[in-house]
Amino acid sequence: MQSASVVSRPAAPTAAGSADGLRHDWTQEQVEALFALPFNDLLFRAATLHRQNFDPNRVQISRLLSIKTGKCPEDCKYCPQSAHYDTGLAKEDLLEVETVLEAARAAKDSGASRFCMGAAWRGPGKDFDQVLRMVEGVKALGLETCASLGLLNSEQAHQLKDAGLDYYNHNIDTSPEHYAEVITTRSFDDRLTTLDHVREAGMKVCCGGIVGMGEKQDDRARMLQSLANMARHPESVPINLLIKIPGTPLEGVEDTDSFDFIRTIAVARILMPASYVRLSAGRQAMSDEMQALCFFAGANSMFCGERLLTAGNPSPHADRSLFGRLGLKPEGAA
Ligand code: SAM
Ligand code: DTB
Ligand code: SF4
Repeated sequence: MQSASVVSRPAAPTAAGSADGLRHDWTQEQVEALFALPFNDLLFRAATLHRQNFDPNRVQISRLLSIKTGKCPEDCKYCPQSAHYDTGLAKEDLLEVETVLEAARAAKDSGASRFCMGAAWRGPGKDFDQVLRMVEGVKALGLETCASLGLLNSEQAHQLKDAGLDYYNHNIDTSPEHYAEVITTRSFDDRLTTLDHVREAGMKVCCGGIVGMGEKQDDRARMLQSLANMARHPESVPINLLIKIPGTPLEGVEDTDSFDFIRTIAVARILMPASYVRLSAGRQAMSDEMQALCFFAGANSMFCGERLLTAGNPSPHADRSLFGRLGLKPEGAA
């Protein structure tokens, strides 16, 4: 068996490619050079790769639910749920299994193919069995299952896999260099260790980050390089635009240039051509035209529903209208 420590650490550079036919040997300079391309050249390259790997008019739809809200001991400077900041959030204990299953049924009826459960935890604690029963129940409804529960040890990863968890979401969030500016209660390396456990237990990885936290373009390049040089690319790569939450240390950070966000999507598509790239949090602050350019640049997954975990998301009506105007269809729909 492959040792856990080589699963999500950068693969050794290979001149002649790799077993999966994808590159895992991007240098920082190469990724920065992609960011520096003229916008039209970058989007053309990304869109070309997108079409070679996916139907460009299909978008995978996930639905999120916060199964445990607020009072998180971690100090992530972007997060409304950290106990370190006063964001005025209504806190909730772990939801009952039946409440979660009701939400999952509604998500399925509204066209979602994956149901993602997020918990404001450093990692699972005493209520973990209840979460395992949620995973079993959601899986039994015929939905793909995803969970985002913070740091895991190897045993917890295996228990989730055995309960029927398909994907584990665990973001690296930013570059290794910028990480300590954003989070001090855990390290970039702690995240990689959890990702190793997730891979080793046989689950798919959902791993991405946030744009707009005061990082430089080079940090975005280093974040995407870190994802692409993992021994296996994450199957799902969420790219979040920071939602500026009043009360968090990042509430007043400077706006991100829309084109730089779209460039980040395009570079993610080029580095990880066979992965789903998710246009994740932050769509409420985007124009329809900006979202359309993100889809053109290679985004092919998104969250639908009025709410993400605690923050807002465009209404289902607005998303249906956007899909209609762009001729997009949810993946799996007729
Ligand atoms: N506590 C778990 C963890 O940190 O992995 C799971 C939930 S946490 C809210 C999941 C992800 O949501 C974070 O890694 C971050 O990328 C994203 N996120 C949280 N707050 C955000 C915000 N204000 N804007 C954009 N993305 C955000
Ligand atoms: C991810 O990358 N984005 C989602 C999901 N993974 C768990 C969460 C976005 C959260 C946005 C802030 C909120 O709703 O509280
Ligand atoms: Fe907690 Fe996750 Fe929010 Fe960090 S991002 S404060 S770990 S809920």
